[in-house]
Amino acid sequence: MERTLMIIKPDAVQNRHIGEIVSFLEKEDFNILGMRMLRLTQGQAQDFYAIHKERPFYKDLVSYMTSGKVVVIALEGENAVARMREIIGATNPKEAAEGTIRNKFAESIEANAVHGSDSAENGVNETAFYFAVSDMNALR
Ligand code: FUP
Repeated sequence: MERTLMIIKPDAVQNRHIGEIVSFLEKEDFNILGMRMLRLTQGQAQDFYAIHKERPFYKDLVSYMTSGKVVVIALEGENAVARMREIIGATNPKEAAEGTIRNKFAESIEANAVHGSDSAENGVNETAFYFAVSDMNALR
């Protein structure tokens, strides 16, 4: 069993794709442990993407991620991290496989519709960034 975090990013919320994206998750049989809408503060976005602090796109990424509402979703399932990465597709929508979320909905490499945790360890840490572990455990 693994946990993974999805963030439906500002472009996808703005373009009214929340329902279709959640539908991908339900079809794939993930267990949804938490889901809420929020607008990230500058500090939250900086902390969440701290790993990219030195990258040239960091400043723009933080400003994009705080530009509108997002939906954060905590999920659990067998092999959840890899399964989620598969349905999301490559970071750059031009390289995202046919039928993936980013292929269908992403606008650009920055406004790429969704985030998905990239390791089991990050899945645990990133879900705990937005949801109380006790709440998630109660919904298993
Ligand atoms: P991913 O795990 O697929 O979300 O991709 P990364 O962790 O490599 O990148 C995190 C986010 O940084 C991407 F979703 C979008 C942004 N990014 C850019 O804006 N430009 C780049 O060249 C690479 C990433």
